[in-house]
Amino acid sequence: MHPAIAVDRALISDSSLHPIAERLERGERLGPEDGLALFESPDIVGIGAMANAANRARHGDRIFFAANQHINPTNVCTLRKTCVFCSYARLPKEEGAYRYTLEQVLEEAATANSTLTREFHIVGGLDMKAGLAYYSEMFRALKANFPHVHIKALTAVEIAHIARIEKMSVRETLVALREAGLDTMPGGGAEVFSPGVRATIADKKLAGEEWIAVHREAHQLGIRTNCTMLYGHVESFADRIAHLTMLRELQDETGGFLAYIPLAYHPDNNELGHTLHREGTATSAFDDLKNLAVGRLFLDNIDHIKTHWVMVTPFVSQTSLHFGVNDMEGTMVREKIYHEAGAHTAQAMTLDAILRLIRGAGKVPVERDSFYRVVRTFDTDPAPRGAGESSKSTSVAA
Ligand code: V47
Ligand code: SF4
Repeated sequence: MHPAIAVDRALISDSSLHPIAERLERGERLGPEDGLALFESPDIVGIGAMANAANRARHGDRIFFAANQHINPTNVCTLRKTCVFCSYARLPKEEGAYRYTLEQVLEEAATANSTLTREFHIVGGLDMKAGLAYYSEMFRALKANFPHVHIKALTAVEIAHIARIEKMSVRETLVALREAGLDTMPGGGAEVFSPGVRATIADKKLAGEEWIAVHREAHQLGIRTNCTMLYGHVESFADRIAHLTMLRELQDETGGFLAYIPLAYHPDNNELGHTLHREGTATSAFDDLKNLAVGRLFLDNIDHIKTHWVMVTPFVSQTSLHFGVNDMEGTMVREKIYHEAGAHTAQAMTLDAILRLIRGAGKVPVERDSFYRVVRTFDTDPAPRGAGESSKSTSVAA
């Protein structure tokens, strides 16, 4: 639950939001009708003010980021034809299909030794040839070569796929992968849980309840995870709220989610984008900020709301730091999934660029580890820095 917060009513112009402000001031949980009212309201300033107050009550002006590196070991995927929003997957014999060997994974990971990388974020397709042995060997080798790097790997959908091809239970699969080196799990594969939307955009994918069940199993084993929602395609506001409600209920039960990341749908180079005649048009900054702010207000039991600058642009991410967000996707290094889908942002961001964005919003940059423990806190810098200037850190805390 949020701590009770003071909302500056002068910033709210839509009177339908006043009952929501009152609930927040009393420290009460928002209901589904409040969530709908937030999505329906055009009062982005009022919504932002409430989300900002809720965020600052938890985190003050500190903004987290992590030095991470994305590795996508295979784009071969059995669901290539039915996840119509995906631009990344290929059939095994299709042009552009790839599956890294262990050597290639280690080669790609090697930059971790020359950078500050503390986390590998590893996700890929549902590849029949990438089972338990493939990932166990990969995680063991990564831990042997980069013992200081945390492994956040495999969505619930990939875990269920590995369990199926190995004829093991989800629990046995998670235990085996953890023994091999998996530390936490990312939040992908959730998309939108409502069966109608799933039938349209991801017909054969693990059902919403099954996605929740995999995360419940992980949380019960002590494996922390993230959660996501893919918005900006065919879903309604009611679908979004039903999705957020399922996430909130699991969090009430287990407390295992570390962060929520709303993912903005990118329509280029995928079937859904063609069908919707929307190629070249992505979500609007208005909707991006709204999704982040509503995530903060509705998910009152998830501590961290993360903005993914690759999807919404660094400038929208920067602005979102005043709309309820306390965490920015990190350095990344060679992001592939959204670039195939038309993201025009860079594939990586330097430490200086991240610091500049956070400081430019008047916030305090804090590098974190994968469990949101502080690695180092940077100074604020009221005067904007020029590109390439070095950054200075003022304190290093454990
Ligand atoms: O589940 C696929 C999305 C997700 C498209 O946990 C697309 O820290 C937009 O979940 N347009 C995987 N999105 C990535 C993911 C993630 C990303 C960053 C951080 C974390 C975390 C998790 O990517 C998929 C799907 O929802 N996706 N195709 C597309 N065309
Ligand atoms: Fe495969 Fe994931 Fe793409 Fe679906 S979204 S086709 S499961 S890689």
